[in-house]
Amino acid sequence: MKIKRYVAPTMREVLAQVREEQGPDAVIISNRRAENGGVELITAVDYDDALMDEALRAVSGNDAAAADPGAPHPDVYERPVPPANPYAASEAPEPPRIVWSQDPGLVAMRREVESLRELLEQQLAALSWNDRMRREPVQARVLLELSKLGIAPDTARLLVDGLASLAPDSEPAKVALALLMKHVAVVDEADLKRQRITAIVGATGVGKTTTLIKLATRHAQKHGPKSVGFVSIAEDRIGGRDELVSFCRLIDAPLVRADTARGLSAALAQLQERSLVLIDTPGVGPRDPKLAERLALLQHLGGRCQLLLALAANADQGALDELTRTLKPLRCSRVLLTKVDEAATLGGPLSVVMRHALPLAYLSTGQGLVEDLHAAAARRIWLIKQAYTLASRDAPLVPVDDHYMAEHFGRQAKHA
Ligand SMILES: Nc1nc2c(ncn2[C@@H]2O[C@H](COP(=O)(O)OP(=O)(O)OP(=O)(O)O)[C@@H](O)[C@H]2O)c(=O)[nH]1
Ligand SMILES: [Mg+2]
Repeated sequence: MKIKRYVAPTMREVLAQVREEQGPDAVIISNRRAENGGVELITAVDYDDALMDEALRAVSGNDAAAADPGAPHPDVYERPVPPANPYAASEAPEPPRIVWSQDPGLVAMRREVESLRELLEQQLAALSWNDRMRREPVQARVLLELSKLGIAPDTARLLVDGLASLAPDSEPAKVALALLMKHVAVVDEADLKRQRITAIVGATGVGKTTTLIKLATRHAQKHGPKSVGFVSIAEDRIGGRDELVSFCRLIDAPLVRADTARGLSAALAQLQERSLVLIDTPGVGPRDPKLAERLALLQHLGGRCQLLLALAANADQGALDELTRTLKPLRCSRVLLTKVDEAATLGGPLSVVMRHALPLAYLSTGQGLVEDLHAAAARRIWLIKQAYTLASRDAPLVPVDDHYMAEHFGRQAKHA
């Protein structure tokens, strides 16, 4: 066993030194604050398993003090029992509360033990990831390929775990591409053409009204202006609605306002001669207090209407996911992906649609009325290629290195 001491200003830096010199199999034996205020690590390579187990026991929970004489012990005291309350003789006594000592030396030691535990977890995750690279090199490389595209760890794992088996000579890049081609579902173009009524729901400003105007323009060009009608259940707000009012005036299309389920049915009845009816809705936020009210009105549309969930490709993945979950009761069966032209990465939106098994219906790639709206089926390969193009930029948004892979796919992948 080879033991060495490292000192650096921060934990991250000292770890990088260890990784560089001793490789991913190095084990940290001890960690403490160095005299100059930095971090000191004692590490070993060619360790034996028993040593690792002993170290783990030393930092896990109550065994900490017992297993490691250098580790802080809890130093607790019990709160004094309060005087008995004569008016509540039958109440159960308050259980003694454990209060940790605030002695600065002990607090510092406790922090050290915590950081040691964190380090060990990182080390275990790294060991586990390295082990996976050895045992399942193709799967591990496929996970790496997907992660580089910005696919979320849970989604990447889901795709790879779904693989039946892989020949050892499979090319990871090709497998990753095949997985995306399989799981990024699209709606058949002929199906889109069959839809007479379409409503779009989604967050504020994602491009719902603009997309409806694009759909109407395209339809009117083919079938004449008398073929299109609009219903607005958007609130009376200047802005989006104003744009729709002007557009309807321009092409002489009816725009019917509906506030209630009954009003919505009446509006649809009024527009029954139109071969395309488009329903504009107000933007929603996941914590919108009026959301339930609005959802109830939309739920009334039932199966008569194609309900598109608009997701902005340039939005944060977490926000897209939260909104998708919030709008689940509406049963939107397909997605309109907007602002693809403004996305810095497509991994996020692709993860969301794959995670929720939602097929893409349309892609919006700019503000152009006709040229920037596409049936997703016709643009699927382009979209996936675009995901690769964005991911191959010089400075990726999230650097996917060994540390990232170990953290998300190692045994201790607690953030996944
Ligand atoms: N770059 C780009 N901009 C878009 C796209 N789609 C819509 N926009 C722009 O996004 C802005 C908001 O579009 P709206 O259609 O008003 O969005 P909305 O979802 O109806 O907004 P609310 O009704 O306020 O919820 C406008 O400036 C649009 O021109 C797109 O695909 N790419
Ligand atoms: Mg709008």
